[in-house]
Amino acid sequence: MFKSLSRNKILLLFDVDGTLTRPMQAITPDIEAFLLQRVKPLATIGLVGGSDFAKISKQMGGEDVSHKFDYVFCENGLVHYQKGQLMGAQTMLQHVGEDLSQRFINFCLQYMSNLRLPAKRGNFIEFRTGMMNVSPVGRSCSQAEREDFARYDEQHQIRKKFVAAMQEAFPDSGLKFSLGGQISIDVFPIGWDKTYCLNRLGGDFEEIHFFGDKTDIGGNDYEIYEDSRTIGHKVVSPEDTKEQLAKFFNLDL
Ligand code: M1P
Repeated sequence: MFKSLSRNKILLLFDVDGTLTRPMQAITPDIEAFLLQRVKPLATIGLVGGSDFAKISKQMGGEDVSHKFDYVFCENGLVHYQKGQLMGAQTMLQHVGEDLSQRFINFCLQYMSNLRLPAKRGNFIEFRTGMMNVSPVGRSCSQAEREDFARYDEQHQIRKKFVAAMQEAFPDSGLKFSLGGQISIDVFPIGWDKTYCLNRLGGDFEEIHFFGDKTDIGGNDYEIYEDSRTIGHKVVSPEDTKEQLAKFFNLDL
């Protein structure tokens, strides 16, 4: 239950896919208006997504997302905006080096070459600033192919088995392998999960709440949801996030 705190003492951090939007879809006007008009006056608000700024801003209605939200943490916080300003970025490549990076990419390409799936398209490994994103179907699949893969993966555990193979092949690499959204695996140095963003907060918050849907072990919200610095809220959809917020702040819907 909400104890009355001024807006600069309470921070609400939101995952994007499955929490504020349907996977890969844009935020609805209803959820956006609720957040910006009714919740933002009561609390500092931030986004923390595994995706890069281009994808997050597309889903959140354009690049002015960095002004609408007090914080926007992309790639788990490796790239971050505070009140519209880009605050600097670290790169995974500098951290892990070319040798490990190439050994890992070669392993993934070889592993994926042995998979038979309903469809395979392009962009199987996306090299981002703070992580690699590995997708057996390929990130350039269509929405229908994405959904087909998600169903097939649920049935055949393609990504879970791939993660187990990564763990076996790279046990002491310092890399973490985490299920992304529907079609991919996020790979980043240990500690560069969503808790990374907590070290980059400028404010002096008494309470930090995190809302996410992939909060089970292996999901990319797990670590921040369980972190002792946050109060975790598990949600199942954007509508559920809205209802939980309304209850929390005692707002009429
Ligand atoms: O929900 C966040 C995830 O969104 C995408 O996942 P997918 O394409 O698998 O649905 C990716 O951008 C992933 O990196 C990110 O964690």
